[in-house]
Amino acid sequence: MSTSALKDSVLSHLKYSLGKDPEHATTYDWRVALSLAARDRIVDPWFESTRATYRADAKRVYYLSMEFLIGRLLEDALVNTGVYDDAKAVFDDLGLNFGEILHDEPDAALGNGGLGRLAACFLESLSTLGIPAMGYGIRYEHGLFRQRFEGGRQVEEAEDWLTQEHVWEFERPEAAFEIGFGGQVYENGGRAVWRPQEAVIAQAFDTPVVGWKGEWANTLRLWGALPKTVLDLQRFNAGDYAAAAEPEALARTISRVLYPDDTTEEGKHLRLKQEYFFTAASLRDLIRRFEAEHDDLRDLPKRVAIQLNDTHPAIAGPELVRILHDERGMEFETAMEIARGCLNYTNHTLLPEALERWSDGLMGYLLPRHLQLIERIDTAHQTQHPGIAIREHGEVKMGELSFIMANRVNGVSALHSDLMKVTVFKDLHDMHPDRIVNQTNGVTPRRWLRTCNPRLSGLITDAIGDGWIKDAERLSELEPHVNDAGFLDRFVQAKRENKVDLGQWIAESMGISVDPDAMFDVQIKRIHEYKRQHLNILETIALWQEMRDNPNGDWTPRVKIFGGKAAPGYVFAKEIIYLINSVASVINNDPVTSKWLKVVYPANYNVTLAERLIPAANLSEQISTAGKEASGTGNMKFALNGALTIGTLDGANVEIREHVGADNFFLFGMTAEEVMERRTVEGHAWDAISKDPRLARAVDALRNGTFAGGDHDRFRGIADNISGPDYFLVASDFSDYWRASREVDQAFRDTGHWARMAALNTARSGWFSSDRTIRSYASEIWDALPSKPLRNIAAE
Ligand code: OX2
Repeated sequence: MSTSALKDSVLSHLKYSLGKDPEHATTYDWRVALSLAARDRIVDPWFESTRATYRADAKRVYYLSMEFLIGRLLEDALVNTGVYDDAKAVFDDLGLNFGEILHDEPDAALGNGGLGRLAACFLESLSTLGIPAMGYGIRYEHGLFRQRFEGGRQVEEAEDWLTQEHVWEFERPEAAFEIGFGGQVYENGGRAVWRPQEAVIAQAFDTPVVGWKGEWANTLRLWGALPKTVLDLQRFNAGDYAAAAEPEALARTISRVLYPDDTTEEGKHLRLKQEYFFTAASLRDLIRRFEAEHDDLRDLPKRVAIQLNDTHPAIAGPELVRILHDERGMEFETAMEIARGCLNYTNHTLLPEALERWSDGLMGYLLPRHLQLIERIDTAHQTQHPGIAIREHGEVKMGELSFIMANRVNGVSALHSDLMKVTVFKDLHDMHPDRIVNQTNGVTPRRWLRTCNPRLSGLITDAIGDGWIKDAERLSELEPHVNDAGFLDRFVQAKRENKVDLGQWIAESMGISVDPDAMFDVQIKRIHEYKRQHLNILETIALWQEMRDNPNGDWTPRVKIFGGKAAPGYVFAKEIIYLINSVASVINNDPVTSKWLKVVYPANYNVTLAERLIPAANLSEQISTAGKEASGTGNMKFALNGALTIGTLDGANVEIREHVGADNFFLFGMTAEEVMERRTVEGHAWDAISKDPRLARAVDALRNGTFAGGDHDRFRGIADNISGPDYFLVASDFSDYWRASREVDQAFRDTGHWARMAALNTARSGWFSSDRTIRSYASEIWDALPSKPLRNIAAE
């Protein structure tokens, strides 16, 4: 496509789609016009992908997920369809600021963190690999809450990404299903019939997801909830206007908010409704698609692979059995076999509080037939494999249900998959030893290197060509270049320019000045005790105290950058946020240490902010208590962008270290086994504190009001936790973390050596591409084949 054709398309959309003439167009208008022009280029390959799938009668992959953290879509679409440079030229020519137009797009925050972002990376990789697939989820009116700080404390606000038109989606009024809740189960001629008491309509909204070079595009289908009847006219005519609008309000509630929590649940009733709502709609949709081409549902497992992203869509098991058995009259056993042939389950956490359980009461009230079927599934399984129950203490355990209904169950890193076998799923694993497989997570190199870090990706492409974008393992071709001083200089330069950009943004948006030659040390992720942001801030406090003791010391300058949201109901996590902000305001205003140490915590961490921070990072903090972080995916993005990791042997850190080499990774802390042992030592925290005066003094600073304007109580809760129960072993890992941090300081001063280590991280991280992960799911779990690439629209 020529630049002038793209320009014509943008101007035409501005005129005919937005009804604006260029003189009066706002940034919003231009952004929408460009997005529509970009979308036009995706539609043809999208149609062709669908046609090719039908022609080949190919097996389809359905990825069911409560979360798709897609972020902004425009830049990605321009890069993947090969028109980014043309688009920039068009806007330069028009005298408009291209960066401003790209930044005008709202960040679609339809997820909490890693689980949701993984789903988004997977969809992009499925398209890049040309595997016929569809993502199914919920079209939340409000994504995850927007975070603000008020006096250092987190304040949540509703996210309103949909107040502007979402230009990427196509509304599908014809793709709608009625989804029922509650009611009774009757018997009719030996068959169970469920008569729900209420029903809402699930309506589809489709967003095409285009792969690299626009060769293939799959669909993200999100369900919105609509009322069956918009208005209760009888009540309206009787003058009761509020009650008349009730059906609409109730229905819409289902797709209104994303639960701001990825480890505990709230609003149980509504949450279970959401889960059933999107799962049931998705199953009906895929069965309808299957039946349009095939007439025997027994062939479903040959044509359909369904991946359950965590237990959130676990009701898919009983629902599929219900459709096949109750509605289609199949034998229960046959229905079970078909369901099990299609379903697979990914587990993302071992934290007991995050494993979903629903009370029999709630399940029976909202989904009475499903509860009966779960009982039957439970009994059938126990007959063959006595000793493990899906239902226990009046609750349905969704992890067990998912495991039993799945053909394959997978963890998300080697360590996590191994731990699954000996902890949460030990008994089930002993009964079904072939069911658990590992699929180590990955991230798409298109968004997480090519698009977010144009300087580094340009340098890589100059050195080895652009084959790495599609085949990230070819980044290894960079290895010989790490011994080339010229290459390393340019590598360092690219990082430095990214840091200058970030520094400017920090100065403008937060009023804090940072030195671009200082080490940018970054911890960005949800705030959680197991992720141990409090370990990081304690080390910051101890470092600051030492700097003050020795103001003539030769300190390595650091900017400690934090980012992340806490679940609104998670009090301790919110205290950690308050502490970080309070420490920041003391340290950033200390003239004695200000040339060496700054603490920066921009609010509202999201995908867009990650894209800004990761390319500018020197050090990646991956410091969870070993055994608690299932995988991590931020850790992979940092390594890919040439940041070194300081980390524990947890989740995918283990594999990152193996790939980049132990010399290029700063390891500290107890192993998962040592963690379990240490917990049994009575007074472990107190013991650690009494052996490390630095730690004792840092903890003391939490109690003596240093960061609380003299208030001794403000951070007492955190101090008491660290020196008391300390379940996550902050105190016990502190000394080794301090040691490793000082090693980092030393290493950073040898700039040539640091650059070499950083470049080796990039060169050796190609394995962490989500293309590798998806290929592995396709061969080991789905038995799905990539279809032939259609055409390279980027070359047209
Ligand atoms: C996250 C895990 O905490 C993280 O370790 C992992 O990398 C990510 O999922 C993707 O697999 N909610 N989010 C997660 O687990 C749950 C539950």
